[in-house]
Amino acid sequence: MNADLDKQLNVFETKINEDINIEPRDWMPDDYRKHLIRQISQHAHSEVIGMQPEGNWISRAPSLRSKKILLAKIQDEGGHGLYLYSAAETLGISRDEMLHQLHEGKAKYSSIFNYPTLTWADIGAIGWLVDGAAIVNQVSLQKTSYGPYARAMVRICKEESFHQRQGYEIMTKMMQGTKDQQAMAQDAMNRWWWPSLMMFGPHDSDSPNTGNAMKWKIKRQSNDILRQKFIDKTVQQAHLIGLSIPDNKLKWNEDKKSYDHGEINWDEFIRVINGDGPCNKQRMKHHIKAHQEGEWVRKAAIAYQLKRKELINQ
Ligand code: BYC
Repeated sequence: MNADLDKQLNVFETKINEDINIEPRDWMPDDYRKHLIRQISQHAHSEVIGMQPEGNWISRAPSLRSKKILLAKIQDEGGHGLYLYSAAETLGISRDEMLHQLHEGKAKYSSIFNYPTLTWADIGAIGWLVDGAAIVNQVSLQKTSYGPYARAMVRICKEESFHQRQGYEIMTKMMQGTKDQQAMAQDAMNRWWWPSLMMFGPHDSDSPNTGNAMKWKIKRQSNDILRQKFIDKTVQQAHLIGLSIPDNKLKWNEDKKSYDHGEINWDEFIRVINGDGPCNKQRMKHHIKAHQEGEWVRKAAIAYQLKRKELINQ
């Protein structure tokens, strides 16, 4: 029995070491499975909850063009949730169970979606900064060790890069506009910058999950390394269109060839991930309501599928 387990563990570790993906039917340690279910389901919840702050502006988009683009983007986010829930299901958890964990407050979703979208410039800031941060994280996750998660990431990254450009285009246009529009863009930048940096999670030294995640190649780069990458590329994009970064400690470090920056407000981060951000209650209430009201749609879809199978088998 133990010899069998040793053999299975050995096969698993060899695959990880040789960068061969682990697939749903492969043997895997329980802790690896649990770790993936936690991360992938949280990621899926983030995609779906992330539709809410953007959805707030569909009816108020400033032109038909921007409304169409925003609608398409939000629909993409729903699709990303779908790929990710499907990837998590291959690990033996049902979608109902994942949603139950979300509604019970046992599963998290990204802290960023607990902030409100007050003006149209916030839609630009989300696309540019939030999707921009998501891309940096997700490009790295394309090489994650679990096959279905890695493949979902490849598709998601392609769409996220359009989203990032959509957001940057909004910010660029506003910075080329009137004084009021410029002020609106800068205000959105000021409010979204720090929460975007929090998306990468706590510092590596305070991140309980990073050790196993790196050992099993679930994460390929640590929270701090990815955050630094995002800062280095985004500061230049901001300066190019005349936006300033709300961090008076931000300074180019020639030796490191990257930016030094001020400290993140970790008390705020902890408050937000523990349910006390500006919009946590509103987001969850809305999700639960939509889920309950959508029950008949799920039932109808299942009934249709069963009937179709029955007719095919006749
Ligand atoms: N928000 O040990 P750590 C998107 C939690 S983009 C909330 O470092 P890990 C979208 C963490 O879960 C966003 N919770 O954890 C974009 C853990 O708590 P639990 C989605 C956070 O997993 C635009 C604890 O803090 N992207 O969807 O190694 C439009 C300790 O952290 C956060 C992803 O989810 C946070 N920011 O690293 C629409 C990417 N940070 O679980 C949609 C995939 C940390 O032990 N996820 N926590 O109770 C990851 O890469 C990693 O899970 C994280 C955290 C980098 C987020």
